[in-house]
Amino acid sequence: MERTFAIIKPDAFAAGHAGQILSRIYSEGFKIVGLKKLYLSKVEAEGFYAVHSARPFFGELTDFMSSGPCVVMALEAENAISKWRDLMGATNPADAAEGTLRKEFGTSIGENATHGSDAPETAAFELGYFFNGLELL
Ligand code: IDP
Repeated sequence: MERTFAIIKPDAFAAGHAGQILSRIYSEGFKIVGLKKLYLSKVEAEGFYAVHSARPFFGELTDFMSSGPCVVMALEAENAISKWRDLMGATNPADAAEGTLRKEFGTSIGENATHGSDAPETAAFELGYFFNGLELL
């Protein structure tokens, strides 16, 4: 069993898609071991995406991620990291495969509905950024 970190981003939450995304998470066989709704500050979003701080879209990304409530989750499954990234689809919803969350709920390369860790080291950092051990059940 592996754990990954996931977000229902502010665009998808504001559009009322959290329920459908949670439903897909369950139907695809993930166990939700942590979940909370947060409204990130700009500084918290910058800390989370620090690895992207040199990218040209860093300001846009952190403005977006602090623009409204989101849902952060710890998901558990066999190969959870790649399984969740497969379910999300490509970063740009226009390139995402049919049936993926970003295809269904994303509207642009920035506002793409969901986040998922891309490697075990990233998952460890991201899970620890938002959850303490007592919150993961
Ligand atoms: P990923 O989320 O699929 O792993 P990354 O390349 O790590 O994609 O980018 C992180 C996030 O930054 C994306 O999910 C998206 O919200 C945002 N992003 C990526 N590229 C762009 C861009 O060209 N313009 C605006 N936002 C972007």
